[in-house]
Amino acid sequence: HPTTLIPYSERIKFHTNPTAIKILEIMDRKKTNLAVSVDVNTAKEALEVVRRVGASVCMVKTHCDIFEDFTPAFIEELVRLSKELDFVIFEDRKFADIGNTVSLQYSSGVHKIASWADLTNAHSVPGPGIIAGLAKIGQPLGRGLLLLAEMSSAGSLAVGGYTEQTFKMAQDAGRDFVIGFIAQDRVDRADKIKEGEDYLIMSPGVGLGKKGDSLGQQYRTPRECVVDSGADVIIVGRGIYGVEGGEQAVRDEAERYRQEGWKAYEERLGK
Ligand code: 6AU
Repeated sequence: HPTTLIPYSERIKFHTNPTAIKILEIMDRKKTNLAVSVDVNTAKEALEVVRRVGASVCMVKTHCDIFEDFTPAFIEELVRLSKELDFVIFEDRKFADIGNTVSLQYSSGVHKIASWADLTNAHSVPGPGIIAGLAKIGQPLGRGLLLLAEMSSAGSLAVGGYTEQTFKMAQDAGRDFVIGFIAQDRVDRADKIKEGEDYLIMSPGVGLGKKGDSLGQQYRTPRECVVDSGADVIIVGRGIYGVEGGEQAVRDEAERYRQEGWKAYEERLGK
């Protein structure tokens, strides 16, 4: 795929969305294509993980509805850390409703996601109205959206024609708000992209140890994702925050994944 042969820094010129540009700049500056998913029970623990891994990542991914102690103060601190440690915040909300509903879910409620998350994601199943509903809120704020074109879990229905139509939906929406995909492969097929079109492919289901969990998750190595499948960002959760051995072990594990991800990226570029 042509995009995978171009360095992150040189792909900035293909983007207009401020979040896409910021992600590519951070990846280049910090030499990291690692996103850490902090799926822990409390906001307090999440901040502890973020302080440990922040220097090694381009992105911190949250599921803010998991935290039993969610408060605006948590968001304030997360945003402060994102500036101090130089990363983008991705709320993995997986919106999946009609445009009107998702625009309310994105802007309002307890979480007010659009006010703090640089990036969020959505399923394509409702049709293009979901993009329009989210864009109405997020685009004026410079936020970005990823569509789920494929999933890492066993038996996923997001395959074949669904994946292709998801790509087409993003393409039809234009590239000011939809900046890429959650996928296991380059879904922006080389024969389908237009001149100057560039998408960020982010792949979850990454682990250097286990091959999966008991609930259908499936893991591949950073090299399999980045070299074999052309992913731009690798997303790691339990493989990092779940490592045994305390604070230093989590720091070291994040650094290990950063190095693996970056080495794979350099291999792909032919360095
Ligand atoms: O590394 P894990 O298995 O502990 O965590 C993977 C994280 C979780 C999932 O909600 C998320 O990645 N995820 C997603 C995303 C990012 O949208 C899609 C998918 O197909 N598989 C997946 O695991 O927070």
